[in-house]
Amino acid sequence: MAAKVYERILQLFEAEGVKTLFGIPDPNFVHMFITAEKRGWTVVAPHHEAAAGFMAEAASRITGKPGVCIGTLGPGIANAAPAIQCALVENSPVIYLSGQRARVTEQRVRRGRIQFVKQMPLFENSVKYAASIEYGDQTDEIIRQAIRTSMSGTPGPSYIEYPSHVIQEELNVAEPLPPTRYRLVNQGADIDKVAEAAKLIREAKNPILLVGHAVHTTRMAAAVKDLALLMNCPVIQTSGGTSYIAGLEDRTFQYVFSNASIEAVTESDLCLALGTELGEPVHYGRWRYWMKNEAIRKWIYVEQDAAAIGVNRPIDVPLVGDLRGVVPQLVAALRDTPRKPAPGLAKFMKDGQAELDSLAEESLTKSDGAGGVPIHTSRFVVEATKVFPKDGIMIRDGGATVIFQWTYSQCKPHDVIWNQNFGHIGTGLPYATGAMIADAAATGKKRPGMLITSDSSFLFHIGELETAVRCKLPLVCVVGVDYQWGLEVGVYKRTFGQGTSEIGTHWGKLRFDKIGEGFGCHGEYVTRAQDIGPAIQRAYASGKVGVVHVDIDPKANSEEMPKYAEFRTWYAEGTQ
Ligand SMILES: Cc1ncc(C[n+]2csc(CCOP(=O)(O)OP(=O)(O)O)c2C)c(N)n1
Repeated sequence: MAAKVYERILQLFEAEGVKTLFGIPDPNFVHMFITAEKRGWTVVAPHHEAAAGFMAEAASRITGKPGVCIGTLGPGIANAAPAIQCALVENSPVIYLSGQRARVTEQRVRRGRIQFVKQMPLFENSVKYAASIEYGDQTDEIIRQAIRTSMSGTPGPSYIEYPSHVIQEELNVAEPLPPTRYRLVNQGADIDKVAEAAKLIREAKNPILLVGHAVHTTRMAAAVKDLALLMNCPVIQTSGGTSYIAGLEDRTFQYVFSNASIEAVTESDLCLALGTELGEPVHYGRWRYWMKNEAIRKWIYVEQDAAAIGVNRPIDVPLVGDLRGVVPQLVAALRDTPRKPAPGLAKFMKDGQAELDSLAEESLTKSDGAGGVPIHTSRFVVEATKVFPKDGIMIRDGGATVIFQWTYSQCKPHDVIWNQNFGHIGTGLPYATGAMIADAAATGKKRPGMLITSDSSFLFHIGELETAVRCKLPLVCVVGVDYQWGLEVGVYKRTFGQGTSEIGTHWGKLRFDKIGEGFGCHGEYVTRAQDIGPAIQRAYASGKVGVVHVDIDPKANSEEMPKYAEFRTWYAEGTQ
């Protein structure tokens, strides 16, 4: 069949189940956008290319498929740079397509070319694969190589340049190959190793399951639930918390931020780690809380990237493969020998709930906004998370308020989207819109989203409120407002003591609810803790995107971050 290059690119992504595209069009892309629209794609233009990249990244996380982002030649793709870096560090398979001037222009010896920079050198070190479609008939092999590379090993971004001289080329092509015919899909682990792992699991006294964010980005939560029930043990989330697996909420504990997690880790004699890099936020699985029992603890590690085995800590049984392949293998191997509940499991579950309840209670003793002291951040988090909607998507952004959430959050969402590894603040609103748009496109129904964000972070991409409004997303943005880069104010105070200059951390007063109303959102302005929940509920009921401005206490937000010293152990330079 005949297809123009831009149409062929769409067909190749469709073969992977991708039908959502983010970017701002220009002459290199208008044909592609119109064709995508005709083919039933969800095509979303944001207000900044970095936001387009973050949206595509969130789309990949929530669908388990590659994300697709386009950036126009020159400044457009240059603007996407932070999102490309995020995809690399967050291990997200996002394919960036960029336009470029025709090669005849690029290769000329000239000065003063419009919208031109050599792009390949800017990006090739920030992606897993970078290539240019120089000839139309290379379209298939280059797009497939990008998807193959982005989805294999440690997932990550690819960059594909698409110079204007090839865009209109007409190709004679066959039906696109299904993924199984051109890349390894759902790769399982060596069957002997699976048997060895099953034996260790059966023999362990105190096993734990350590789940990282890839459990969710591969959309394998349901299978991991089966595995966890067969193992009948505590489930530990990598630090800062990932999404909760439906049906396992009561037996899941955040590493470090829940006391039950510390006890379960310390006492464990076997750790099955899934979908985690075993990075700094879990102390590489080998120091701090892991030190006790290190000598007797066995490690089974499910990891797609063979070169990752043994890097951060020794492993007893490596299971090299895709979670989509390996988890069902483990379930099959253990199906006939389910374990009895691990010792302590019932106690951990009881303690976990009691801890959450007591944190909620403790927050009641903190400022509720009366008497001239704005609402304490712990109270802000408790009240907002208590009304998190059932089956909602949670998106996090900010500094200190995120750290408060690790301890005080009262909800257990099945999808949590945030930038954990790279720690790039400002991603929240684009992540929220991208995840919600892609989820709705994939499932045909809109789930509510709640973005809990700090103010400075919210300002990065506040223009994307318009995108959320345009796409009619049931999103409520709950903004903790202290008019400062709170976490950095805390750094000043810790470094120099009270009363020193805090230069560069304070900014002027504004009203996010009013800004939201200007974008067509439902705005709420809240100064008292008891009004937070009702304001959020009114925002959802309004049928509009909601922006809830909550005044929080700048002093508490910068000085009282819970378990801040624990958080700093992630950065204990040179000691690990
Ligand atoms: C892109 C980016 N720039 C800077 C930082 C460093 N940083 C981490 S937290 C933070 C302060 C965030 O302020 P705000 O969003 O208001 O949250 P708060 O700490 O006040 O809750 C900064 C500047 C970062 N992580 N990412």
